[in-house]
Amino acid sequence: MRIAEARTIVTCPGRNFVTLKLTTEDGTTGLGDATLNGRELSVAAYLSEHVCPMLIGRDAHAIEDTWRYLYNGAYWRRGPVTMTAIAAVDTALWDIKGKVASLPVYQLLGGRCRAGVTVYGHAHGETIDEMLDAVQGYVDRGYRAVRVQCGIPGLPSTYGVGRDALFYEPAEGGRAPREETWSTRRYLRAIPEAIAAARERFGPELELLHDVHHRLTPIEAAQLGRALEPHQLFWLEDPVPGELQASLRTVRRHTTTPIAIGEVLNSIWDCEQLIREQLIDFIRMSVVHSGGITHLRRVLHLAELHRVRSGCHGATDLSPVCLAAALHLDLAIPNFGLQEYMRHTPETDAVFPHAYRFADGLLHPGEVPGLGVELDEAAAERHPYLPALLPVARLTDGTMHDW
Ligand code: EZ4
Ligand code: CO
Repeated sequence: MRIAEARTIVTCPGRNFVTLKLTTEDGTTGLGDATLNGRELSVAAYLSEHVCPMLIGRDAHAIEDTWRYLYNGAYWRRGPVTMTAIAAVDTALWDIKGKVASLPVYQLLGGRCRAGVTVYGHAHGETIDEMLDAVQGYVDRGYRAVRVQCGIPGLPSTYGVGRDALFYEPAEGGRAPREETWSTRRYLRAIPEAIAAARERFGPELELLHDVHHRLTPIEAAQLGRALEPHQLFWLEDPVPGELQASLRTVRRHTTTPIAIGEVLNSIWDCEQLIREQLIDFIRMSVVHSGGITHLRRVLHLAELHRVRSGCHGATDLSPVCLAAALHLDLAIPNFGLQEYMRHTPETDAVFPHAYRFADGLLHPGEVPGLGVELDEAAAERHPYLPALLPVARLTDGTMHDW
């Protein structure tokens, strides 16, 4: 079964998404998410200029061989643009294989290991009280796990505290990024109090998470992890930038707070030491930014050997196609941990009609053959691309910092 057509579709139903659509000779279609937040057109061009032409005529069933053709064959390896483009092709081929087999993708991956996929939502507020109200909103909706973020007194804006209760969206329109101010001292003073308040109000059962978003040095992260130990976080996310894998040894030496890292990592080589030395507890890599289902499954198998569990990234900039792919994988892997779930806007859900459903704190990918997501191209056309960028962060003296 040969690939007859390969097209990228860029649309902005509330935020930008890049989607690859493959069509086989017999008219079977497959979708792959190719969205790289704030750098969307680089992946769209990588696909349409370099990858799509070489897919025409290839065997749509040869998923592993196509993966190697695009990774080993390109000579230039790894990196977010390349791995996102490969992910789009890989995801679309799994979608096609599922449709041809008349099976949901999770069945092709070995079948169900659990009843559903436990997800966490994002609660945030400028003040601790607003944050606690937001957590209550998630508890009322049935969530069993909630990420908590709140404003830092003295800072005009804070990562994770956004405009809408359910659709937190850090990217903003414009040609240059918005600039935020960061103070580690103020942050370290404020956050333990906020998390203590959440634990006290919601009791021991609710799983609480917090995202540091790469802002601390290893020894600062160790201090924070230790300060949070009494509050029993499910995980502390990205306490340090993850590219220096050995730096997690310092964090580990000082705290038993579980650590999750990986949303900006792209290949097994970016996390191999983190996993092999058990320097993290959860690996956060996503289908879309990590070479697709084929490669993320390889990462998760390595992680399983070392008792590291999954915690797939699932922010709004990962399209419903990526979320569905993650859910099929989450259902079928032995070492599932938790899935992030930031709801998409109604406009996004209308452009990407999908079979996955939320109930009682779990997401279910559904039983539709393939991934169970379609792309309404007429609706997509009504939302043309709008340039948008993630913010940058500076310290109070103007020094550029990690955002
Ligand atoms: O900032 O996906 O855990 N979630 C996150 C996200 C990221 C965005 C970046 O594109 O850290 O909110
Ligand atoms: Co994060």
